[in-house]
This record gives sequence, C-alpha cells and structure tokens, in this order.
Amino acid sequence: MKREEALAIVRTQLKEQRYIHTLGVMETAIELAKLYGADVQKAELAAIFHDYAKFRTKEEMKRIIIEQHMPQDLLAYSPELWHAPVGAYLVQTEVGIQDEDILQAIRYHTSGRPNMTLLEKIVYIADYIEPNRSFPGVDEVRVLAREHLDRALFRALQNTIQFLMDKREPIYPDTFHTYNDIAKKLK
Ligand code: DGI
Ligand code: FE
Ligand code: FE
Ligand code: FE
Repeated sequence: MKREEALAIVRTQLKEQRYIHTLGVMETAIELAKLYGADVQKAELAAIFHDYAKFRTKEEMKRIIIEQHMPQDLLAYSPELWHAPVGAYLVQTEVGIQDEDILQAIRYHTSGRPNMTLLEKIVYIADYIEPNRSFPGVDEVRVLAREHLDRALFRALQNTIQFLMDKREPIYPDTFHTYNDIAKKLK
C-alpha cells in the first residue's frame, strides 16, 4: 500500500492532533529504519497505522479483546493500553494489511514486549520521540535514539514506568517485562 492511500485511510479514523502526531511518527520511523537498516516501507506503514484504533470506544475495544481471545489481563489495566492490540486487529480486518511484522509493531507499540524486533523498537521509539512530543526527558531519548536504539528504548521505558508510578497507576506486566528484558541485555 502506498503512503498517500494509507494516510487517507488513517485520517478518517483520527482527530487532527492525532493525525499530526501520526505524520511525526511516520517521518521519525522512516529516519530510524534507514539509520538501523530496517525495512523502510514496513516502518512507514506500521507508523501510519499505529494509532488506528485510538478513538474507538472502550466498549468496542473490550468486545474485540474478548471475542478475539487477546490477553484478557489487558482488561484489568488501563484502557490506554487497548488501542495497540485492537489496532493491529482492525488494521488487518478493516484495512487488509496482512504483513505480520507490521501488525506486531502496531500490537506492541504501547507496552513493548520481551525480544522486540527491530521494527517494533523503531515504532515504539518513533512514537515516543516524534517532533510534536514534548515532555520531560524526551530530548535525551531523541539523542539516544540516533546513537543506540536499545539504550533509547530502555530510557523510554524507564521514564514511562516512573511517570506511571508517580501517578500511582498500575503498570501492565508486559511493560515491566520489556524493561527487564532490555535491562538484562544492556548489562
Ligand atoms: O497512543 P499514544 O499516546 O501515541 O502513545 P502510547 O500508545 O505509547 O501510550 C498511550 C498511553 O498508555 C500513555 O499515556 C501511557 C499508557 N501506558 C503505557 N504503558 C502502560 C500505560 N498505562 C498503564 N496503566 N500501564 C502501562 O504499563
Ligand atoms: Fe498509541
Ligand atoms: Fe509509546
Ligand atoms: Fe502514538
């Protein structure tokens, strides 16, 4: 699928600010894919569709998580986590993208997972550092992302977990599992 077609589809699903965020993730994912030797076209499509399900209702996402036998523990954690696996499902069934690498990058863009592929890491980091993002610590990850992808990923996870803990939010186990996985590999 060509970029223009993909963008036209995703645009119907998103509010203006989220579409602008998506364009930033796309540009950043392409840059990182070139830098680290990932498939640039897959990075582009995964980035374009990564937040496809962001504005679906909680009810719809919950129904899909149950009916499609996704990990049921998702339902015990923040609905913010749901748009990633539900997005992968809807991008496959509604948009017709069948490439598993792309679908996995969408599926794990919020929590991460142990043993992430290069493409998954690129989408995760691009989502975190795209130019429209501004929050404490993002500039450090922007620099790291161009030097050492795993260190950038580790810092992003560290920040996310710390941010959630400061808000007394429950942390989804996969988020911790991803953190632990990278922590061990960086030792
Ligand atoms: O969809 P985006 O806003 O572009 O970014 P995202 O998909 O990476 O994350 C969406 C939200 O998910 C973000 O506000 C933080 C939250 N989140 C990520 N990991 C966890 C989490 N929330 C909880 N409760 N637990 C997690 O482990
Ligand atoms: Fe997201
Ligand atoms: Fe993210
Ligand atoms: Fe996003």
